[in-house]
Amino acid sequence: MKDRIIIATGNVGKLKEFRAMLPTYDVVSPKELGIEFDVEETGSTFYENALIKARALFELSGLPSVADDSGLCVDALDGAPGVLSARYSGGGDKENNAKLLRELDGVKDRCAHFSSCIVYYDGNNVIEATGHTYGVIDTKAVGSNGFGYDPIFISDDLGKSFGSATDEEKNAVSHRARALEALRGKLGL
Ligand code: ITT
Repeated sequence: MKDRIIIATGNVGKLKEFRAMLPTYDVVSPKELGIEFDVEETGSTFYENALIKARALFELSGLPSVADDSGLCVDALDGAPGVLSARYSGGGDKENNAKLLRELDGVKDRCAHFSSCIVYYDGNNVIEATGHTYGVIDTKAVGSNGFGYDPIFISDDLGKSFGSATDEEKNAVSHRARALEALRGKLGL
């Protein structure tokens, strides 16, 4: 039987990526276990928010919990939307992308990176790992794979948008994959 890992997320895009990246584990979400999980992300850093989510889910489930807090940081916007990436426009992914493209209208420096901070919490130990991936913001959305800002983020590693990359391509170079790799090293998994 596979070991179970519970991921403190309500984001189905993230969950799909964790599942693909942890094929030897039984990866489950709070929803799949019938746990109502909706915590307020009051932190000002990816680490603080990931810790809030991992702790909250451990309290609710009693299971070692893994949380990701992540976002897109745009150089020309001093790192925005950053920790506010999910809440940038007040709408969904489409509205967030549209707002970012508007903010960057006519802006030459389009450099950006995604960051992911992953926290593991088992009631005693807090283990954190961070990953980044670099690219530029396109002037339009290209592709419909992935989630969030993927259609407007052209990956330096892939030479195309995450929205037009396969799951395997994105998961080979993504911020979340890199953070997870580092976490697995720390946990000895
Ligand atoms: P949970 O807190 O339930 O995990 P969330 O979507 O609210 O889900 P975050 O607070 O960590 O998660 O916000 C992450 C946001 O950053 C996400 O909603 C996207 O807008 C963006 N983002 C993070 N990783 C991304 C990725 O791989 N591709 C595209 N956008 C991403």
